Amino acid sequence: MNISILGIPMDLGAGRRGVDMGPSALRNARLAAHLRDLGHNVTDLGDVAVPIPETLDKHQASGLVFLEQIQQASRVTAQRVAALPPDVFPLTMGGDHSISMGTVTGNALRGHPEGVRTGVIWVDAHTDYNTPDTSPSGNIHGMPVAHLTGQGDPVLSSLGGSWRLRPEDIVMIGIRSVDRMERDLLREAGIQAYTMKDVDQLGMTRIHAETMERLSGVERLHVSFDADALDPSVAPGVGTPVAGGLTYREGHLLMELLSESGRVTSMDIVEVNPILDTHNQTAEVMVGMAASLLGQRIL
Ligand code: B3U
Ligand code: MN
Ligand code: MN
Repeated sequence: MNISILGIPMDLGAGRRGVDMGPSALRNARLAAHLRDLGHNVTDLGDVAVPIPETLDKHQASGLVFLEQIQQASRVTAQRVAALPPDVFPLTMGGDHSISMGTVTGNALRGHPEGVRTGVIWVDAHTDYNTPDTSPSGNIHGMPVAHLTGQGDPVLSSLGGSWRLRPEDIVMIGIRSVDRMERDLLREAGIQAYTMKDVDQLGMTRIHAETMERLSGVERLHVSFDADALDPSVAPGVGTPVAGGLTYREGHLLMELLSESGRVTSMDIVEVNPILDTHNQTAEVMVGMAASLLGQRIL
């Protein structure tokens, strides 16, 4: 397979610094070399330019932290991804999870200016379904799914023109931290979210099967993997760790099952924070997750 790696070193959407170094940490963990070992043809496209927070005025007229810069970086990200040829698998690296507004939109628009029906598997401790009105933090990395479905800030919710991610085409896995108003919005939208209770009760194999069934009608399938979905003992280098996450084995099993399905067309790795990590462990674990999704097998 042809894989294009693109970094979006953005930490403007997060509450603390450091995830801007995620792409460097993942390259340092030999992401491209691992994927080449699997037989893929890998091209590293470098990074999208994102402003450095210290050079900016934090509180802008909009009231939302770094809104204008995130709008601009998301537009560029969507354009860069949308311009990739149809036979390429885009592997996009954050950065905080606000990058996925641009990556998911860009993937939906590849080769089709109107956008095609795209499913999203959101692997995360959080549902990232706040809007500017419900967010307790004001951090835009807690809002990308709401914007992709057309809510919130009008610029961020229309990055793909009239294209929208449909709520029924979203499946969330690993959830264990949801804000009060965010929960109401999720329920209203009818988004399928598997909490850690569901992971414990049903197991990853059944969750994967149900996910594939639910997303059987989509043309493209994007996996957005937030490192904080994993248990902090496995992935300590994240800005908002939440106890009780996916084990190393559950993470790999999900990636292996998705790989076997042959249906995934793009992936994000987000929220790797090297400042908070121990010896680049989290980046190495996430490279392993990407390798499992992209065909690595034990036998
Ligand atoms: N729900 C909270 C916390 C959060 C969401 N995503 C991350 N943290 N990484 C918020 O700020 O919206
Ligand atoms: Mn997230
Ligand atoms: Mn998260």
